[in-house]
Amino acid sequence: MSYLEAKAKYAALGIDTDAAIAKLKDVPVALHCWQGDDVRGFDTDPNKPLTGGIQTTGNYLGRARTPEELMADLDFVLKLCPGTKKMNLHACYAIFDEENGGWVDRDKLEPKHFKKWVDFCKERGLGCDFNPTFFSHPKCDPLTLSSPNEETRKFWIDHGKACIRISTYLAEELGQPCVMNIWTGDGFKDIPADRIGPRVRYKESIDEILSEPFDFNKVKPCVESKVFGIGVESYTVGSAEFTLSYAATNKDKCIPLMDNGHYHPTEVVSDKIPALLAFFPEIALHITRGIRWDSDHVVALDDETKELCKEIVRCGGLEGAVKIALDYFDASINRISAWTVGFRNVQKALLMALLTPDYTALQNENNWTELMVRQEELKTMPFGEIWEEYCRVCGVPGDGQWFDTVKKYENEVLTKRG
Ligand code: RNT
Ligand code: ZN
Repeated sequence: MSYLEAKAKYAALGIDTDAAIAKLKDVPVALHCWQGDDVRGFDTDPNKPLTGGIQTTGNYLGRARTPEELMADLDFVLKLCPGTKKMNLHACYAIFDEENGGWVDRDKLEPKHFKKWVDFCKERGLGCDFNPTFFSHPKCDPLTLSSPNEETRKFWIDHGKACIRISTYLAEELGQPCVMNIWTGDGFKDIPADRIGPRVRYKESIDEILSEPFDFNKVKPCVESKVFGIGVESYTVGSAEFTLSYAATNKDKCIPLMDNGHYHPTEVVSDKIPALLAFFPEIALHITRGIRWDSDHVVALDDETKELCKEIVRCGGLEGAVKIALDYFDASINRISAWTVGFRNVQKALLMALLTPDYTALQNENNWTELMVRQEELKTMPFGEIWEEYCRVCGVPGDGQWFDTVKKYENEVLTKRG
C-alpha cells in the first residue's frame, strides 16, 4: 500500500494524515542524555555506584566516557529520530575545563559549566531541559533535601539554586523554556520512626530552592514523585501525595511531573494525565517502561504508551500543556539503539494518537457498542505507511533503514572504547 492509499483510508474516518504529520513535527520531546553513559555523568568518579534507588543493569560495550563521546553518540541518535528534539541534561553532566576554571562541587555549579552544551544545542537548533542531580555523590548522607543534617541539606539546597540559575541560562541562550525537574531518591529501606520530619524538611528545601529568582515563563520547575526505589523500599519522602500537594499549593512556580515507572504496577499514568489537567494548566511527563518495578526499560510501542499518548493528544497537551520527556537507561544493549527505539516509539504513539478519531460523541450518547467496534477497527489501520511518510518528511530513515548504520557505528567507533 502507498502513502496515498493509506491517507485515503484515514480520510474516510475523517482524519487528515498530512495535518497530523505537520502537527507532530513541531512538538518538542526531550531526549535524556543519561541513556548514553548509564547515568554516570562527568563530575564525579565514573566508577562510583549509582545511588538514589535507581539502577542500570548490563555492561554492553561502548558506553560514552567523555563529553565528546556522549555528544558524538547523541548526534548519531538525533539524526535517526523524527520530530522536534530537545536535550535533557543532568547537572552531573557539567563540563569542566581549563577555560572555565576546572572542577567545582555541585553547590558551586555555574552556567559556564554548561557552555559547551549550549553550543551543542545552538548548532543543532535544540532547546534544553535540566535536572539537579541529587544522587551518586558523597554528600548524600544518604538523604539530600530531606536530611536532618543541616550542612547536608544546605549543600543540596545550594545545588538546587545553582540549577535554577543554570536553567535560566539555558532558556535564555536557547530561546525556549527550560523544564527543571526536582527528583530525589530520599527514602528508607526499613520502617521509619519519623515519617513527617523528612517531608517537612523536603518541603522547606524546595521552598528555598524556588526562592531563587526566576521567570516562570522561562524556567519550569517540576517535582517528580516516586513509589519506591531499590534499597529504599519502605518509605519515599517525595511520594505521590507529597509532590502533587506541593505542586498544587505552589502553582505559580512549580508543576507536577509524573514518571510512568513510579506507580504501583496496575496504576496507569494515561488516566492520571486528564485527572491532573483538570487542575493544572501544565504538567510534565517522564516516559519510560517499568517492568515489575521502575526498571527503566526502553519505551516500547505497547498499549500503555499508546494510551498515554492518546491522552496527551486528547487533552490538548501538544499545545504546550504537557512537557514530554523520556527517561530510561538500559546498559544491556547497544545504547544508540536503545535511545533511538524509545524515541521513535514515543513518536509513533503520538502519531497514532493524532490519527485517532475523536469518539467523544459516541461516549456521550452511551453508544458503547459502536465505540468498541470503532476503537478495535482502528488497530488494523495502515499506520505503517503514515509513519514512513512522517520519517520522510522529517528527513530521517524509515523502519528497516537505520539499524545497519548503528551496527557500523558500533564496529567502527563503540568497540574502540575501553
Ligand atoms: C528516578 C527518576 C529520575 C531519574 C533521572 C535520571 O527514578 O525517574 O527522573 O531517572 O533523573
Ligand atoms: Zn523520571
